[in-house]
Amino acid sequence: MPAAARLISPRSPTDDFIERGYHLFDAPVDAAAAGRLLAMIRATRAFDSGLFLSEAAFDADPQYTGVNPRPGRNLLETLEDGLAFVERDPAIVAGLTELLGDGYEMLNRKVVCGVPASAVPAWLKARITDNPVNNLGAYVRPEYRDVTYFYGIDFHQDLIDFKDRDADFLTLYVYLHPVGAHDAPLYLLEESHKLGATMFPHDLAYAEVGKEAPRWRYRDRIGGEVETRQTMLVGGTGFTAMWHACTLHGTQPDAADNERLSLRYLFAKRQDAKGHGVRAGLDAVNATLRGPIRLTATRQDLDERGAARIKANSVNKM
Ligand SMILES: O=C(O)CCC(=O)C(=O)O
Ligand SMILES: [Fe+2]
Repeated sequence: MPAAARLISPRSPTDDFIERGYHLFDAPVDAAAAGRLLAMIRATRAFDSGLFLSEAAFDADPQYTGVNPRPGRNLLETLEDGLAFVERDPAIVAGLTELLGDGYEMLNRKVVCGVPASAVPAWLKARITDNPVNNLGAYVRPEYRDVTYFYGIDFHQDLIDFKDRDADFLTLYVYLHPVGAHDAPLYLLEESHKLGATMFPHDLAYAEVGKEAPRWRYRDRIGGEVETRQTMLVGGTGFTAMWHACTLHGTQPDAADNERLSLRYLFAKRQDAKGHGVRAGLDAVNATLRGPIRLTATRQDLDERGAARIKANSVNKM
């Protein structure tokens, strides 16, 4: 296709997934509806140090697993009526249908909070600095574990939570307020999906190249290598992106004074009666990958309790 034609024709989600590993929606979802949902979320709690257990309470009985939202403890269950602006947005439905086929399935949905540095108690900061995955659920009071709280997360594939499952799903992410460079924006590594599924933490080396976007050399540890371009997802209220389950992405700790609140969905292809997924755009994407689309083990950063046993973090080093 001539270059000029490419520029004016909208990019199809399937082409975007094949070429780059993600797709940005041209227009935000209904910003007024996003703002109403945000107000309802903020009304449920203060996103400050009151979210957290005391150090003594945490140490009395550390719980590292089962600390994320789950059925029966998920803030979006109570706010379901306010989610049609995403779930029934025509462009989103069309994009999901193209990649996942008719009757695609919602695997889960939740509110994700990027916790600002000012809200993290000093004792906790000292413990978690440079951990690769700072999901703070373990340290949050049980009644607030209906939201996922991050203080930065190193580059990962969302397949990380799904050992023994094909990358037959994608992540859809919606910003509920404007997110700029200082609001813990997501960083995506373009074309990183091309190596398929690899084990976390990933083999990444930062390669700064002049004034261009930062680049990373990414290796799959079995001989494959890609040079990936880092892209920062900044946007206004209702900005929406989706990415492949093998696309590397991460965030730095939120340096701003305010929390960053977003919606995170996982959508999968529907299985037919025989347990096979229906054929859709994602199959065309997966056929282009140079590596596996499933792993029997997705991470090696945790000990048997689920606590971090590796202290190292790429995304914080740039
Ligand atoms: O929102 C964030 O800070 C990270 C979200 C993310 O990558 C995830 O939930 O998988
Ligand atoms: Fe993720």
